[in-house]
Amino acid sequence: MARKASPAWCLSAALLLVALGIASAGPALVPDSVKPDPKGDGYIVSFTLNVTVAYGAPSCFARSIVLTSGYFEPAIVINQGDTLRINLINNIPASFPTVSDGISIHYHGLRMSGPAAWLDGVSYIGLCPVAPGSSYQYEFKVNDPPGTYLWHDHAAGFKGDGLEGPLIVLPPRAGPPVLPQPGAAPAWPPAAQPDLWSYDGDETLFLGDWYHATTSSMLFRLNQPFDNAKVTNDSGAWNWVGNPQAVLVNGAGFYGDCSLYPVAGGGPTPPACAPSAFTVAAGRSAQQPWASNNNPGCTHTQVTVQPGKTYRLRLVNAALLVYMTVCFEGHNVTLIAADAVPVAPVSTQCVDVNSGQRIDVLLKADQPAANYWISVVPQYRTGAPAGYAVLHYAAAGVNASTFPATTAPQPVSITPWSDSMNAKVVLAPELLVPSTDPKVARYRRPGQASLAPPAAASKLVYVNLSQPLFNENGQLRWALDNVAMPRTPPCQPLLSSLRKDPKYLTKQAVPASQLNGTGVGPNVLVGTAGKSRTTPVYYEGLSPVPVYPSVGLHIVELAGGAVVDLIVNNNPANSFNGDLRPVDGPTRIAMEQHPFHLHGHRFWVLGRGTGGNYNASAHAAGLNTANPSYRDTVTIAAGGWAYLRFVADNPGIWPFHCHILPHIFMGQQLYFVEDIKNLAPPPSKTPKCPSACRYNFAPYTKSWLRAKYGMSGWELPPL
Ligand SMILES: *[C@@H]1O[C@H](CO)[C@@H](O)[C@H](O)[C@H]1NC(C)=O
Ligand SMILES: *[C@@H]1O[C@H](CO)[C@@H](O)[C@H](O)[C@H]1NC(C)=O
Ligand SMILES: *[C@@H]1O[C@H](CO)[C@@H](O)[C@H](O)[C@H]1NC(C)=O
Ligand SMILES: *[C@@H]1O[C@H](CO)[C@@H](O)[C@H](O)[C@H]1NC(C)=O
Ligand SMILES: *[C@@H]1O[C@H](CO)[C@@H](O)[C@H](O)[C@H]1NC(C)=O
Ligand SMILES: *[C@@H]1O[C@H](CO)[C@@H](O)[C@H](O)[C@H]1NC(C)=O
Ligand SMILES: *[C@@H]1O[C@H](CO)[C@@H](O)[C@H](O)[C@H]1NC(C)=O
Ligand SMILES: [Cu+2]
Repeated sequence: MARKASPAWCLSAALLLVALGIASAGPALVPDSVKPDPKGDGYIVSFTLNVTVAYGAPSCFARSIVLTSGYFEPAIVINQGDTLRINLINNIPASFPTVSDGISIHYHGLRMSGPAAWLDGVSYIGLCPVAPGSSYQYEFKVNDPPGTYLWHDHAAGFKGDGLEGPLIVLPPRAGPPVLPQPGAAPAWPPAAQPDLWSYDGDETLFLGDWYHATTSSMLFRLNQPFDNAKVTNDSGAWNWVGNPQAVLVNGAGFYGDCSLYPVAGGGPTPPACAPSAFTVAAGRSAQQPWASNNNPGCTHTQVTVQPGKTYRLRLVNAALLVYMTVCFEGHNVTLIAADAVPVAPVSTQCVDVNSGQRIDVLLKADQPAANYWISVVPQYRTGAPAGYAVLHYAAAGVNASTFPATTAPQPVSITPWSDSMNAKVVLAPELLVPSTDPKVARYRRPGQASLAPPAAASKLVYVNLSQPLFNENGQLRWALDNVAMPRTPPCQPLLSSLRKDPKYLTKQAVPASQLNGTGVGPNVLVGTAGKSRTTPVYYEGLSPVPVYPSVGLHIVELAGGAVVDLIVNNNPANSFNGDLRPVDGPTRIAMEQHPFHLHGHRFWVLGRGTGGNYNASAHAAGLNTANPSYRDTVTIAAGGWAYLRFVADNPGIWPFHCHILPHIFMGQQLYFVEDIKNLAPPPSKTPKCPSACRYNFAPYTKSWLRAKYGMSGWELPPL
């Protein structure tokens, strides 16, 4: 099945490229209905997300993909002030291999305050996941600032198979909507009041890295022993997901884009453009190539512009893994917003956007009419392929079916943003002074006169990242302060458990006396568990950092109104608080950047650095407390640190986690448990919880996989 990349093969792929089509931007879901809200002055906008599995080839290679109401990664578009109603139907077959108990939608970047805290979509926090064959209706009001967000599955892995898309909040409606006749589709996207900037066109570039194996078939192997001494025939061996096979822009791309690299003459290492070696059920690959109107596949996205006009481009990095730099050939763009918060304008040709981040830019089509490359280049992953879209001027003599005549920009020639460029991304000055202009005011919450940070913090949380190797079973994990955190069982939402018993978590806290030995057990949670199984709880700041790497719920309690300073140090994987026992097994020296995302909040990025830990005497004076960027996802540099500040003004349980999916799966998260006594009551209806659910740290042995999915006909890791 696997096909080895060779220069000759890549050359033929290059010729093939010319024959491949160009598609315009991705679809936006049309709501089922738009109705006046009987309880308020807004409108209830209802969408159906009918989630199915199909064979598809977004990169030109056929595999199982997840579709939403027949579309691949469609956008959800609403106006600020709307009530969003999402009818989620899980039609993924129960036989489809997965590390999850169902699906659950997270609205990335939205605050989800009040009763919406239950609907944030991380399975087992507010709700159980929606099991195959069942459905659930989310409903909450969107008062968040207009801007660019994303929606995605947050149960385990389906985001990587396509269960995600842009979530665009437009300014409030320009007037009452034209309500559709019964049975007719509403006009969409809706008209909106003017924003802070004026532009003639609005396009989203939804960026994803794409693998030729399904996400769960890759995640299973992350739980198999990393330590060779622990590998048996049945355990299988740890296997990193590796570089993606393609980069998609609005669901379109081509895995043969590696041919755009200059292989001859000492260019960069060409990425592997061959399909991966994962098992595909016999007969399935015969359906390649695959294409339909919903997902053209084998194409490159085209952004068409009229000469002289200005466009807002919304860049969304929805990658499983890679940090991306997006460059606009022949053009400089102006940054206008980062994670949906307006920033001071900065002109640049290339824009850095890490997984989970969004950057909005303005592009003026003021260059000679032609076709230009929009290149999407992965950073920090040597050999990962780039992705390409085309900026097409609609003008006489510019052929819409051809690629630019120039050589596509090469990854090695593009460096990530420097510290000084990152430091230019600061809050827009309008947001720092009081204003009654609705264009400005809608970017603040009621009572917020300025978006500048509070002057001082009342609580300091200090976490070190590490990558422990567990002696017990040879599993490799990512940890915060030596605790790697799985998804719970017990199979019930943590918020419900805490509401019923405020001491629910405290009762399971690991006593301080057990943190300096092997007495913590079981360090390695295995198998499935029912509703009564408890999980060790580690309290940041209350318990000392465990000396031995540990597995459990990692909790930071926050009192309502606390101003929290969160300092994250990112050192070599097995330094300081990794496994402090004598090294048993291979040495890990991984050191890499991590995009950390906080739910339920934005944080001010007061400072970031490289070259070691945060050191107050060296760095405190350089922190920006005047106009720092105010975001929900930040890059913690390899070997560096980030200094974040946020206000605990949103009762609920809010994860802080790396947005690299394999890393969160390996434990790189903690939960802020915030002001629970002021938590809103739960929704009246909730998805039914499973009677037994799986720890995502469970060992996925070959015999287990074979017994459960071997006859299912879907892709599996080598058994
Ligand atoms: C969901 O999609 C499947 C496959 O297209 C279809 O058979 C089913 O009727 C749809 N369900 C709903 C409720 O639209
Ligand atoms: C492991 O698999 C190899 C190759 O199939 C076989 O030769 C060996 O006997 C197996 N070992 C055990 C303990 O089953
Ligand atoms: C983009 O900005 C750079 C740096 O300021 C400048 O040298 C270049 O000429 C600009 N390009 C265009 C097309 O305006
Ligand atoms: C545009 O390019 C396509 C593909 O190369 C070609 O078939 C077509 O003839 C071109 N059209 C014009 C008007 O040159
Ligand atoms: C994090 O690491 C630094 C440097 O080794 C150490 O001083 C600090 O105590 C660690 N923090 C925690 C919470 O372990
Ligand atoms: C843990 O116990 C060992 C052996 O008693 C002792 O040497 C060490 O100092 C202890 N470490 C901590 C952090 O308490
Ligand atoms: C912290 O910074 C101060 C001032 O630059 C320096 O003297 C000190 O050695 C640094 N500490 C560490 C642990 O690097
Ligand atoms: Cu990470």
